[in-house]
Amino acid sequence: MGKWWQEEVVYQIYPRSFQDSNGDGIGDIPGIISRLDEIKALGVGIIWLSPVYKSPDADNGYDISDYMDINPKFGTMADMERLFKEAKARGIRIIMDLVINHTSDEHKWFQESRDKDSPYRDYYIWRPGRMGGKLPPNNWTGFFMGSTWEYDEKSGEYYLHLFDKKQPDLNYHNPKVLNEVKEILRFWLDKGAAGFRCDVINVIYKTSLKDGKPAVAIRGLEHYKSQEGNHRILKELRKDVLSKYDCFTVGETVMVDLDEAKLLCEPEREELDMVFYFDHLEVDRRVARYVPKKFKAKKLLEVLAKWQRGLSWNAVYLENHDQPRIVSHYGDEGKYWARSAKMLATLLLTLKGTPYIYQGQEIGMTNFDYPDMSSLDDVESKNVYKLMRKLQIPAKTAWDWIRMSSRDNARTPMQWSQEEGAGFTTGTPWLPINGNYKEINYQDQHEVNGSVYRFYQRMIAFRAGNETLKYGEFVPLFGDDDTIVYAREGGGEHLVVALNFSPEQKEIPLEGEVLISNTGRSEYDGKLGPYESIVMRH
Ligand code: TEU
Ligand code: CA
Repeated sequence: MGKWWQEEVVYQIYPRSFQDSNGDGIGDIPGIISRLDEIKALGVGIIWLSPVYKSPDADNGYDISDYMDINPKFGTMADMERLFKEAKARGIRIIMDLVINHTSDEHKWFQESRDKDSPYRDYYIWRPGRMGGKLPPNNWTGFFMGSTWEYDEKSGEYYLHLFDKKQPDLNYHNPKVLNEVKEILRFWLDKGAAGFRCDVINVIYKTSLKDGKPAVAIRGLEHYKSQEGNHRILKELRKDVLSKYDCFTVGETVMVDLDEAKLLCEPEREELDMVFYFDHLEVDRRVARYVPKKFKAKKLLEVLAKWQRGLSWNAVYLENHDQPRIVSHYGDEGKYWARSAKMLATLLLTLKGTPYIYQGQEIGMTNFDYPDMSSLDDVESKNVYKLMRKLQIPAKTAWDWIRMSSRDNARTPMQWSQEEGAGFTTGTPWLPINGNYKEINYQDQHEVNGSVYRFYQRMIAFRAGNETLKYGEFVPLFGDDDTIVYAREGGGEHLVVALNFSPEQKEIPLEGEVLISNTGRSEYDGKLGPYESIVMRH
C-alpha cells in the first residue's frame, strides 16, 4: 500500500464542458454535483477541477481575477462548498488547479500595479522599453506566440506575460507575492481541497530578463525554466503550508527533461509529488505539437521507459484540456475506434504512477469535427493559426495542423446521451458538440457490456486490485514501428503487456496466462490483432 494519491485514479473535469445545469450552454458546479455518482461508478477517487475561479475567461479560467471567489458562470462559493461535501460523502477528493505564474490583467493586484507608485507595482514585472520605449525590454517570445511584453499606456512601461497579454506574470522576486500564494493555498485547503495541480509551475521564477538565445519558438526560456529560485519557492510552499495538510501536488511542467523533473518531484527534495511531462505525447510531433511526423511505437516505448524508470513515482496521462483526444492521436477514429480506445486504456492503466483520465476519454471521445477556424474558441489555436499564415504556410496545411493539435479538440462538451444537446445542455453549447454524440455517448456505453466505458471501469478495478501494476518496476521488452511489449515486475509477480498501435495483425511470440485483453480473448496464440492489447501473467 502506498499513499492514497498513489492508490487512486484521478478524473479531470473541465467545468465549462462537463455538465450544464441551467441551460446557458456552459457547464457548471451544480452540473458536476449531479454527475458525482457517475464519476464514482467509474472507480476514480480524486477529481482534478480545472479552474472555477473568477475570471474574464481570456484563457478559459487560466486567467484568474479573484483566487478566492467563483466564476458566476459556474455558480457560487456555496455551490463549491456543496461540491466538496458531496464528493467527500462519496469518498472522492478534489484537487484544485493552481495558476500562479500569472493572474488576469483584471485582477485587482494588476489594476493597482499599473500605477507606478502603488504598493502592488512590484507584484508584476514592469520594465521600460528599449530605444526610447519603442522596443520591448528584451527579445523573448511567449507560449502563445509573439513578444512576451505588452506596453501599458497608463504606466509608460511594458509588463511581462509568458502567455496571453491578458495573463501578466507575477513577480516572485517580491516576497509579498509568495505570501499571497500561501494564503490562497490555505484558503482552499481549509475548505477541503486535497491538493493542487500546479499550472506551468517550473517557469514561475525569472532569474534574469536578459535577451534569450536564438530559438524557433519560445525565446528566453533559459532565463526562467526550472531555475534554482523556482525550487526555493516550491520548497517554501511545501514546508510552510502543504506539509501541514493531508494533500498532494502535481506540477504541470513545460518542456522539462528527466533531470529537471527529478529535482522537482523526487520525494527527498520535498517540492512536488509528481509532474506532468509531455514527451510521450509528442513522439509524432515536431516543434512542440503542431507539426506532424510519423508515429513509431518503438519511440513511444523509449520515452515511456526513460520516464517510468527515471522517477520513483509520477503522474501518467494521455489526455487533458490542452491535448488532442488520444483515440484520434494514437488510435483509430474509424473501424477500430472502440478497440483502439480500449488498447489506450490498457496502456494508461498498466503504467507505474498515478493515472489521470480526462473527461470523455472513458467513452473514447474523438477530436472535433469542425469544418473551419470559425468554430474555434481557443486563444492558442487562433494565435498559432495566424502565425502559420504569416509564415506562408498554406491555409489548407495550417488548418490540417490546427485540426490535429488544437486544444479545442479536448474541450467539446461531454457527450452524455443521444438527446438533443448530448445531455450536456438544453441550450446552445458554448463550443459546438461533436456530431458523433449519437454514436459516442456515456449513456449507451454505460448500458452495454464490452463498451469503451465498461473497459475503463474494468481496467481501473484491475489496477486497484493489483500491487504489481501499481508499484512494480517497468521493464521495456520489445518495440517496433507498430507494437510495444513491456513487463511490470514486483512482489514475485511478472506481468507482460503487449499493445498493437496498427490496423495490421502482428506476430509477437509471448507466453503466459491472459488476464485481460481488449478483444475478450482468454488465450494468446502469438498473433496480436489490429489495435489489440493483452495483459498476461508470465
Ligand atoms: O498550459 C501550459 C502550456 O504551456 C501548454 O500546455 C500550452 O497550452 C501550450 O500547449 C503551449 O504550446 C497551462 C494550461 O494547461 C493551459 O490551459 C493554459 O492556457 C496555460 O497553462 C496558461 O495558464
Ligand atoms: Ca450553466
